[in-house]
Amino acid sequence: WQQPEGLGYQDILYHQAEGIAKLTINRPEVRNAFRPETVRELIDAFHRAHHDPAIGVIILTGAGELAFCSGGDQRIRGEGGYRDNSGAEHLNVLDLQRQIRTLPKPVVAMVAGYAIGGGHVLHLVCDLTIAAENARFGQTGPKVGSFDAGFGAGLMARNVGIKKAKEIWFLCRQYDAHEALAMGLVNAVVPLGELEAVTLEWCRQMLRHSPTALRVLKAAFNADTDGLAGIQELAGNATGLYYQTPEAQEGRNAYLEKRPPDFSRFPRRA
Ligand code: 1HA
Repeated sequence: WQQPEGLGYQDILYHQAEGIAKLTINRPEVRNAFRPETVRELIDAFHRAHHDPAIGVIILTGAGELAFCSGGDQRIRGEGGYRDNSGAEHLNVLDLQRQIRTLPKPVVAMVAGYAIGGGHVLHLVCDLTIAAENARFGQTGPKVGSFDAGFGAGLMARNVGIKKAKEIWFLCRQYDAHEALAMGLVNAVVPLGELEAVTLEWCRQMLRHSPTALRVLKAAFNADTDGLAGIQELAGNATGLYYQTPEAQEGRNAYLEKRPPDFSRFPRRA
């Protein structure tokens, strides 16, 4: 792995190698709980990986073997959100959830240990999840005075079914990696020692495939869940592809050349 210089992150690590970016929440002393600054750095890092043409797949993980992420840092939870250094209170992890879904590259959650609360929702919004044998999953909201009624509830129900999703949220139990696999919450369970190797193999396999196909499929899987915003994302791909055709370019050229467009040579396909 290489670490680009000058990023100045405090709470996360950014590594890259062979077309893969690896973002690591690095607060192991609190089981990788996030504070607003952590989320701000993750948003910046995802933006960087999104716009880096050398990157095709992104891994999100947590430092150490004990936790992927334990959700919002309860020590700095104020009355209206999680307090940053300036005193402002945030729920900015919701922006991060949307960003992970919208960015047009596969995001893989690599989970060792706990993925709990808002940390569980983070793996849920990733495109794929590879879990180590020691992974444990669950929500705590109703126990600690919180809930995620957005993707945390709706996307969970699409993943595991409504009965199971209600159980997860209402009872606040923890589930081991095999239970998570059985309910469709993760894609694979592997020995802890092989977690990164297997995740990288999955990433390499995606990197061999058509980036446009992966991009449009990701948008397609999100489209109905995300309503018009999801359709916008999918449709943006159609516009992007259309711009690359001589037909669309004729419209632009005619405008720039101040002449009427001539679309007559373009067929009306059946
Ligand atoms: O629901 C939302 C949101 C909803 C809408 C919009 C935005 C949202 C944003 C966030 C959230 C949430 O994430 S709410 C849920 C918050 N998270 C939790 O309720 C999980 C709390 N932690 C635990 O249940 C456990 O720590 C654990 C199952 C993850 C690990 O247990 P373990 O291995 O027994 O370790 P433990 O001893 O409990 O924790 C180690 C240290 O990490 C402890 O600190 P120490 O006593 O050593 O000083 C513990 O307090 C700290 N820690 C763990 N998780 C958190 C934490 N400190 C702050 N915040 C945490 N989340």
